[in-house]
Parts: sequence; C-alpha cells; structure tokens
Amino acid sequence: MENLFQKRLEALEKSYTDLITRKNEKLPLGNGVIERYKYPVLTAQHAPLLWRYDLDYATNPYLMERFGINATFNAGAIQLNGKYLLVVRVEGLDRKSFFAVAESENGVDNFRFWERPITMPETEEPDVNIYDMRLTQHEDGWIYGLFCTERKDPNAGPGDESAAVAQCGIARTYDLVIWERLPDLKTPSPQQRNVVLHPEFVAGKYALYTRPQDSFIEAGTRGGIGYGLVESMEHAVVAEELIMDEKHYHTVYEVKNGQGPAPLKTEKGWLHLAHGVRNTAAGLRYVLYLFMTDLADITRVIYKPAGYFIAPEGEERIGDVSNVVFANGWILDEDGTVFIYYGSSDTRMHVATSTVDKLLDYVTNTPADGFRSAASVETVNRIIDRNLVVLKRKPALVTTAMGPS
Ligand code: M1P
Repeated sequence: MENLFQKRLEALEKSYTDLITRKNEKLPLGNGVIERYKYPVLTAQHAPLLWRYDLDYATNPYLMERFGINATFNAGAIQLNGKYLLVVRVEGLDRKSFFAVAESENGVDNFRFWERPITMPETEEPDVNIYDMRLTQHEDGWIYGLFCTERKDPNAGPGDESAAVAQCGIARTYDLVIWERLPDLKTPSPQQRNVVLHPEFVAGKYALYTRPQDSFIEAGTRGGIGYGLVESMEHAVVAEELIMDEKHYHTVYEVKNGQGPAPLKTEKGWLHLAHGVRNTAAGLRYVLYLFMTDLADITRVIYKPAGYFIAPEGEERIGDVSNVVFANGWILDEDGTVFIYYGSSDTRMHVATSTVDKLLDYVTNTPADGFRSAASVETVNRIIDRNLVVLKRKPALVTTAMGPS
C-alpha cells in the first residue's frame, strides 16, 4: 500500500512539474493587434500539490485531494523586481475565492504559485468572498489592491440564500506579502464592483474608476464606468460619481461594463482596457474592449474603437460561466511590450501580447461604433474604396473579392 502511495506521489509530481515547466507558444498570424498563446498561463492544476494533498501516508494513505481547486482566473498583474506577478483569483471546490501570487520570469509561461496564498486582513465586517483584484502602483509609494468583497444581503427575504451585496475592499502593500486592510470604499451606489485606482493624483486627490450597480448582478438603472475622487484611501468616500463610459443600446456593452486594470499612460492619452457585457439567448457574453482618455481631463473619452478587442475563442468559450473573457491585469514592459492577462469563462488564465505602439494604432485608427448597420456598411465601403486605389497602384496584389464593383 505504501508503495502505491509513493508511486502515485511520484506520478503527481511529474505531471505537476511537466505542467509548470511547459513552454508556451505564440499562435501564428493573429489579427495584427495582439498575439494569443497556445496554452493558458494558469489553470486549477497549477495550484501546488502542497495546497491540495495531505502528503503524509499515515493520514492520507490513498493520497486523496483534501482541498480541491476549481479555478484560477481574473488576476491582477504587476512587475516587481523584474518578475511578472499575478494576484490570482483562486476558487476552491467550496466556491470561495481567495488571492494567491503566481510568478513568472518571462510573463508568458512557467508561472508558479508562491508557497502560501495571501492572508488578507479583514475589516470589522468579515468578507464572505473576495475576488478580482486590481493592482495599482500609486505615485504615493504604495501598491494598492482593490477587489470585490461580497457578503450576504442583510435584506434578503426568507429562504433567499443567493442575494448578496458587492462592495470594494481596499488593501495596500509594498511586496504582495504583507497587506494592510483599509476600510471598504463608500459611494452613493448601493453596490460596487470593478473599482480601480488611477495611478496618479488628480488635483491632489486619489481618483477611482467605479461601476455603480443597483443589485448584485444587474447594473440596472446605474452601470457604466464611473469616476470619483477621494481625499484619502484610509477612509475612502466618493461623494459624487460621474459616468465617463456609458452602457449603450445594441453594443457589446449594452448590459454592463467595467474598468479592467489601471489605465496605462501613453503619449497620446490614458489607455484603458475594460469588459463589456451583452445579452444573448444563451446568456450573458463578456468581451474586452479598449478606449483612451485625455491626459489633461482623465474623464474625457477621446478614442473608442467599435466592438470588442478580445472575445472568447476555442476552449476559452467554455467553463463555469461560459462565453466570458475578463481582464483585470496587464503589464507594460520597459521595451514597450504589453502583457494582457485575461481569464476565460471564470475558469483559467491566459496571456496575449502586444506593444504600446500597436495598441495606440488600434485605438486611434479603428473606426468608432456607428450604432447602426448602415453606418457599419459605410465604414466597410470607405475601407474598400481606399483599398481599390491601393490595388490599382499595385495590380500584382491578389484579392479574393469577386462580383460587381
Ligand atoms: O461571471 C462573469 C464575471 O461576472 C462579474 O463581473 P461583472 O461585475 O462585470 O458582472 C464578476 O464576478 C467577474 O469576476 C466574473 O468574471
């Protein structure tokens, strides 16, 4: 029996080592904006054996999993001391999420979890579930982690065990190891998710992107990416919330949207990654989109390409909550490479790479949404007209278009 235990342990260790040392591969061709990768960067199987198994033969002779992991997704991201670090939403079989740091040397593969998950201090009102951390290296010197803290709705009717209240939890750290918990954010909205701290002071205050919502799932009469200022992160109170990027009928963000990670500062403006949600007969569909705001007035949207930037593809479409991509972390390298980390279907984590130059080109040159089919046809025709001129200059170019012009 002990022999079987040993054999099983060796097989588990081999399979785990193979997984966390596997090289990732860029997928060919792509759309010219981003490069996708063959393998997810993190899955439930990346959770260390140390967390999942009692490794003592005396107490676990069958070498059973004692603490199963269901999913690893929606990670915040930061570069520290040259390492690519993800603060991952790890969800156990018990549905509770917690945070754990995974580290890679190159940002695209070989992510390994640190030995222990983060022990997040609590406020006087304990969290039931915490998830989706956005990391901001603020100019005040702290790294802030803003996340969703979920608790049972105290006004839930008898027998209602699913009504919940989502609020923004706030913590700060210098090293992702020791965290100081600060009071939860207060805003005029009954619920909040997807709250993100802007990295610079604005008029001497901390600036926050918010996502007001009427209830736990529904943005309802509220929604949109909001914005507000707070005097201090130690008692963060947004008195006034302005909506800077609204929901809009018949778009990929008609039902709700939310800021992704903290925006990146570029020469042309602040580059934002966000998620948009639309309704379908098969349920909600979550995609990612980009937009840019003005450097001087950070609430003014100056560019917003139509439609999505990343949507679920292949296996990304399937998971616990299918047809979802969600991003709350990206890293800008010194050489201009951008690592975009996104979760798929509330199950696993992926990376896509691009560069600041390409993202600026995409965001400033992709046509904006015309909000009607006729406007889309006008846009395609403008592109075709220009291409026909190009083709006349270079008749050797082959196209697949046929039929009357
Ligand atoms: O299940 C899809 C996503 O739903 C929520 O996002 P939002 O608040 O925009 O609806 C979050 O729970 C997120 O973690 C999840 O991926």
